[in-house]
Amino acid sequence: MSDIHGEYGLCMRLLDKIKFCDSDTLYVCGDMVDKGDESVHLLQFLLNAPNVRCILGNHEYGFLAYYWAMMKHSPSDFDGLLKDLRRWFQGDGRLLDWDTVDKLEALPLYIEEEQFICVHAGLPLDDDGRIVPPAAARDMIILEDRNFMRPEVVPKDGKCVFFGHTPTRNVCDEDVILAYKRPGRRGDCIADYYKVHLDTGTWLGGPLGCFCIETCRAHYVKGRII
Ligand SMILES: [Mn+2]
Repeated sequence: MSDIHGEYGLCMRLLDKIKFCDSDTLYVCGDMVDKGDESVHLLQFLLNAPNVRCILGNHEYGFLAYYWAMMKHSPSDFDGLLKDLRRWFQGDGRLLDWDTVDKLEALPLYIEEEQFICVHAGLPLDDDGRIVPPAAARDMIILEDRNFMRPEVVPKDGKCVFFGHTPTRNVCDEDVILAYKRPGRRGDCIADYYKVHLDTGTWLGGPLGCFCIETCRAHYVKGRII
């Protein structure tokens, strides 16, 4: 999943729908927070579940940058600082605690597994059209890239890349997960795909979707009426 943006209820409905259980692993490609009203509730669920692995999106990064800036000003007034941080989140900011801040701060910018890589916005390609390994990519590219989402940007080889950040309606006029298949492949295993664009514009009223790595099928729940 990606870009849940504070929609705790939709996330729970989607997990119910796919019968998410203890033996599954959920990967979340960032932007869990902001825009929706239940950012902190959602974070507290995702960051405490043993089988959920999250990475930073630009929205979590923006919050952390604010936190780090505040720490420079008043590094010892922790009660005052927490009060201030709670105002960052609309809706349920009052639920924010230090444990959640610490867990957010510990999140990685990417996850690399044997068959796939999770980033928030994208990865650069080198001159040969191959993916630059996430460890060698600049942080702000991973968080804010606007090139990787383009349908014509397809890495030559390498692992499948999961990403979000920009709603897919910007490239296909529809709120669907876009899985880009390698030529001549059947599409029933994750190695058959170059990249999977996960952001279905949930905060704009689109559905919330997820992509099952084992079946290579997408599942959705309808978005909030806005
Ligand atoms: Mn984003």
